[in-house]
Amino acid sequence: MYKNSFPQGFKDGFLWGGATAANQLEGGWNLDHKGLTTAEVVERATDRKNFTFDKVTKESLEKALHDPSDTHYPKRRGVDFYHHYQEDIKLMAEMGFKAFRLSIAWARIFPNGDETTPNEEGLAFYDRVFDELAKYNIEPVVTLSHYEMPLGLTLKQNGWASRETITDFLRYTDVVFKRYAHKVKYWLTFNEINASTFGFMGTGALDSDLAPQAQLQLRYQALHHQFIASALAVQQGHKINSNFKIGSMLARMQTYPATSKPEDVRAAQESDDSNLFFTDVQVRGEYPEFMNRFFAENGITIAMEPGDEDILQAGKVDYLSFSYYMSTVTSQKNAGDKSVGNMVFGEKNPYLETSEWGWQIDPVGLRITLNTLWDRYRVPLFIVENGLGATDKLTADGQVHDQYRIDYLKKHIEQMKEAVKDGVDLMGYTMWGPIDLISASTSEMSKRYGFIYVDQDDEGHGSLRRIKKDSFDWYKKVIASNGEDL
Ligand code: BGP
Repeated sequence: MYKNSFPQGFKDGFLWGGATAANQLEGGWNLDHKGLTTAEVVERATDRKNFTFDKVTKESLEKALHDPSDTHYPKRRGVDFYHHYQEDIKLMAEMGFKAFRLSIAWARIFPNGDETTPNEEGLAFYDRVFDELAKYNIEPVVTLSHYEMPLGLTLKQNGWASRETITDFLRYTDVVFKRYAHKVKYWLTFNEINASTFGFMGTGALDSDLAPQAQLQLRYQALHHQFIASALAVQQGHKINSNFKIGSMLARMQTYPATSKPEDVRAAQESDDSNLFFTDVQVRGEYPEFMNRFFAENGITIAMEPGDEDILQAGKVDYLSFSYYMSTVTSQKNAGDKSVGNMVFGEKNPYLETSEWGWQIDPVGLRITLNTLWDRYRVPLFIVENGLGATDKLTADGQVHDQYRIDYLKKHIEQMKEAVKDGVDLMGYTMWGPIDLISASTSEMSKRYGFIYVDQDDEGHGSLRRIKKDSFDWYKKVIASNGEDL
């Protein structure tokens, strides 16, 4: 629409804050009748750049089930938010947070996943957390499933590989939507929905024994079940409270062509489409045509029930949220090498620096991504993860001087502002891990993102003391000025 003006900065009420996930943050994995989750059987990586969650096999699961330790399985201990939530929320309030993204651990509410009555102690914990946030006018943004589900559903029906899991999920969402109907307005269904094609941590399904084609078949079918569950949850939530805003969540990776050779440009387009397919379904309410070709050429058949297409249409999300850490490069020779979530890095971009973990840092890519997503979908966008994982060191003065983190965030926020000026409708920004927590990909403690340092090492030793880093006061200033003072 033509106007003789354009936005000069972030809108009033912009949701500044931070984002976390239950299994990386909470600890208290076996307290108050909580069940074991899929995330809590994932071992720590032996090599820093290895991803832990694709390694779950029948044998490793068997071992994990009988091992009560949280040394091998750091997501069982998190950073003990379960007992520190008041202190942690107070620190977030001191920075001026307007929003705090967290996830509910499904297995706190339904320990095995298939019970008919929820676990009151689990529900009461999140009541305490939401009430604490309300004290400081911090808006919760709640992910319903962040890389985890009750392990009972894996053991019983192989997680999302089974259509039954849709019913179990909707029983859980019905309970939490009703219980927190007046405490939570912003919801997300599945964290990084595109990670489902990566395997266990997305699908909760064991599939490492399968041949590659059968594995693909299982993952896309599991994903279909999640799409249906998400679309039904959107409808269910809106019935419970028409003010709810329920969004999708994508691990967004901007893909560049390695050269201007048309074949490379096409490879990048194809890679980008394979990233956007997931939000095509959740925002537009239908599978895009290019996936028909992909499914046919890969021998994948999605078993749909009558009515599934209508469910997808009727369950379109209210907004699109995404994580953004880096961009990637592809070319004709790597055309089949698709990025899945944050997991495949493609080729080296000579113009970009990388993090210690090889993630290619690209603030301008965030502006490109915001414009791409806005142009494709025309729904409000919400950046619900962004940040720099680094090995922060406590110096002799007991401080953490993390100027590198300030630089990273500052450059990304500058580009966000450019996108807002371009006309993108951006709701908020919750950077990843405002308080140090366990890494999703490596299960390390020493990959840190926070403004608040947590005294704990990879083996779980430490006082758990919270220490403000230099970036703490910087972010406070950013929020106080609504992103003007960077
Ligand atoms: C995203 C996940 C988060 C998170 C973040 C950083 O993919 O949604 O759970 O942890 O990436 O990744 P990592 O912890 O592996 O550095």
